Amino acid sequence: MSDSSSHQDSASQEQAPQQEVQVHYRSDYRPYPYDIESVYLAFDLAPNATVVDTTLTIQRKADVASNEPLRLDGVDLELLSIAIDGEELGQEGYRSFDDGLEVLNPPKRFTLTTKVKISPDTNTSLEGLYLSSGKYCTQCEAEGFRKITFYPDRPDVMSTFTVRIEADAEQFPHLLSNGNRIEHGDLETGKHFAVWEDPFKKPSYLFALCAGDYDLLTSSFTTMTGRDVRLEIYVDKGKLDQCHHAMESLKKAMKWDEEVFGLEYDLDIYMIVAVGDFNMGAMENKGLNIFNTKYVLASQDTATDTDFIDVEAVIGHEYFHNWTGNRVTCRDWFQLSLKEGLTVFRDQEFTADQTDHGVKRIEDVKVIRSHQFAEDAGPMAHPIRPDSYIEMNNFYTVTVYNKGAEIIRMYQTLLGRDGFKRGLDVYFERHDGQAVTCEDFVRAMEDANHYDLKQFRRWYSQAGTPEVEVTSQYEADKRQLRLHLKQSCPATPGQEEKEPFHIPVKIGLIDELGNDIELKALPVSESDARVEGDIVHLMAGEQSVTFDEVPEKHIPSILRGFSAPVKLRYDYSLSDLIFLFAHDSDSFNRWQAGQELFSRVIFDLCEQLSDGIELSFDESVINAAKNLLDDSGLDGQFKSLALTIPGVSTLIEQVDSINIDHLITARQFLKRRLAEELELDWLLHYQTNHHIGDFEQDKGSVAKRAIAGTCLCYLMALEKDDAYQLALKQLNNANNMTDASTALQLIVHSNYSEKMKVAEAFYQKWQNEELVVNKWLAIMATDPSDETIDRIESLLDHPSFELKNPNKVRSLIGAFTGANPSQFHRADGRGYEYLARQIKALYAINPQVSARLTGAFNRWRKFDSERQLKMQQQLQEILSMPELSKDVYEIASKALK
Ligand code: B3K
Ligand code: ZN
Repeated sequence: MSDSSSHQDSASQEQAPQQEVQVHYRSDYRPYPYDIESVYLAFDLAPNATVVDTTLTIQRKADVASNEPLRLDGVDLELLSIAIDGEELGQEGYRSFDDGLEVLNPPKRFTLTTKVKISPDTNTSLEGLYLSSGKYCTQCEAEGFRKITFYPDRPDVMSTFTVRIEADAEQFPHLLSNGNRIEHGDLETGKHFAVWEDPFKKPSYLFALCAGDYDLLTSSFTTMTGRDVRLEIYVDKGKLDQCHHAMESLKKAMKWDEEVFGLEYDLDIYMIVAVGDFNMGAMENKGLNIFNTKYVLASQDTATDTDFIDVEAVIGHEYFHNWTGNRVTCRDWFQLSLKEGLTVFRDQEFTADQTDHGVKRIEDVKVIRSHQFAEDAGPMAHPIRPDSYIEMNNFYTVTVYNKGAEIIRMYQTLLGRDGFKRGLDVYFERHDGQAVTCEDFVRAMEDANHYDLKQFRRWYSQAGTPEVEVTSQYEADKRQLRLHLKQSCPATPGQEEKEPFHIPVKIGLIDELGNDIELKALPVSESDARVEGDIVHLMAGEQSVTFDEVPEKHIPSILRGFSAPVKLRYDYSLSDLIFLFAHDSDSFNRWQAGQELFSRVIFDLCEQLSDGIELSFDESVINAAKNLLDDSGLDGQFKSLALTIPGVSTLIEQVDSINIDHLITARQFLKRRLAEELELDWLLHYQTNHHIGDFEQDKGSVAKRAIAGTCLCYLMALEKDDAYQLALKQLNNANNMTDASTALQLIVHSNYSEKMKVAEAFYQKWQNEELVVNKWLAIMATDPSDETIDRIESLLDHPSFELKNPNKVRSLIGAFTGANPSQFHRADGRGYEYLARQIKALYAINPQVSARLTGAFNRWRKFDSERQLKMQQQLQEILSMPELSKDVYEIASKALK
């Protein structure tokens, strides 16, 4: 790798990598000096010798010097020929580099033809063109197109693509690419071909090609202007019966985007291809989405209720990208949140409209709190618009995606739904067909609403999770409540000091009966925070706000709906929290009150463990849980969420340093006590909600399965034989995967003596259903018992496992590190060793997936000194590996920095 950047990477200095590492900076952006007017690609597909013929029509931009070389990216390509206007270029005509080539002194306007050879069969990175399970498939975002042909592989170079694909007709009956198929036919010696033309200009990252023998589900959708769009879903042979839900989801998404945002689909065909080997969830290639099978295939037998919702959400997400991402794309990869934050927000709203707004909000915030807060507080902390990267693929993060979506949600909070929609309309009017920046988006929102977003822009440039501390003062004689809000934001790598954010804090006040009190904000001083409706605009480091006509008995409900991605501190009494848990009309804050209640108990118990005293906590918490469980006005899914104790990863983010053993013991103690004290209640609610008989998938049935699962989980915590029998019965009688996998997980994670026999029987039953086997692997990997480490060791050689398959790696290794805290953080360090060994085995095969795994070490500083040392050692060993991928290098070196 060459270092063409003017900046120096200090990480690389410290860790002395074997290679020089190039750091990319946002501030280095320069427009590309040439226009690529059209692209013609001809593929002759062969496993080890695919030939790609490329013809580019190129024009130098007006203000560019005539000696400006034409720089093209290219990685792992064997150049067979290169010509300008049909004239072969000699050695003096171009220069080659490791990662591309430069054509010297090209004319002002010309065609460039290149011919390269690539090897899809040996491409295990699953980036570029690869062959897996006998089918060809591409993944180009972010920088995979350069592994297919020489090209300016950057999102601001947009062009129209025509693609010719040629392959064996019998093995690859379907030849697919973006846009419309304009020609096809048979060739000599059993081959055939197809030509595709995409009328929309697009960047190379949206290019796609698939070739294989698939089963095909077709349908159609009539758009709001009456155009018929053909819908096609391509899957592995034999899986057709598992694609109907995906097809319905696609139609719902198309309709929803028309109704909510007035956005219509633009091509005559929309194709989805499902593949088993895929680095992430799915990819929004223009007109030809490629999906991980996990987000397409779903049937009652094989998919859980959550899977069904996830399929719908990801189908929606990729579809929504057609406007937010494809029609308007990113100028450079630092702007990734422009399309991802916005599209995640859109898919969240879509799911909320299909399911339940309150439940969906809680689920989305759980991701922020457990994963994004962790990222924001760790070595990889970055603003939603990062300033630099070594490997772009490492920046497809929960910060860019999910915190990015929170920032978009705040526009809606500030501007209202109509204002937000107006802003989007202006954004599309101005930028359709362009590659733009986050700044362009902010300006569209600002101009459409005449709203000053100057300070709001800091959400794009500052990393870290702001903390908002609220204190209150009540003046009984005036019946006035004064809230004082103070914000701060911790230092993050490269950002010591932070400026105040514009934080919309949604507030409610609850009276002694649990009813909302009408808010009457009373401006007292100039510096008071502005209040609009129930939103307090915290703009300065500290600001106050006064409410009038507040009865003496009241409780503030602050940050309703999680109106900003911040950590709120307010000194609630235990009884306040219990009251909010029982009464808050804001379902998010009602859930939140319970989570805070449980967290408080757990941290108190941790202190007792440190002090070596007998464990106890205020029993009123148990009653609060019972009341919620018995509340007939509540939906089962909400109850399930509200009665689930916060996970270890969420708890870890609430304190500076932790004793992981104490934390797990304390959490288990609380769970066990809730289980014991409410045993009959869990049983009763299990019996009323667990349904045997015909399978239904309406909202009510899903909710019943959710709360029944939670009840069974508490019953299993009692470690009694009747509970084991109940779970076994549920497993054996299940006619759906939700009930089956819940029961299996509870059994495998228990101390039931026959649990491994049960696990084996489940595996035998489902061994031919890849996605179910992956669930089984994850359940095995997350068993908290001490034997798990040996089991997951041998699972590496089990027929169900395959290191080259990302879904398998995520199920076995990812689940172990992310969802088995007691075993991953084993005091003997075997959990860390296991992870490090897998990273070392994988980085050369699949750099992206191994870098993701490496992130599991990011929070090492939170742990005790022995564990810290052990994790550091593993990171150092990883860094000393020969020819370490830059993906893993970036994560590991930043973790140690
Ligand atoms: N845009 C893709 C993600 C690409 C990841 C590249 N490492 C999927 C999505 O967000 O819709
Ligand atoms: Zn996306």
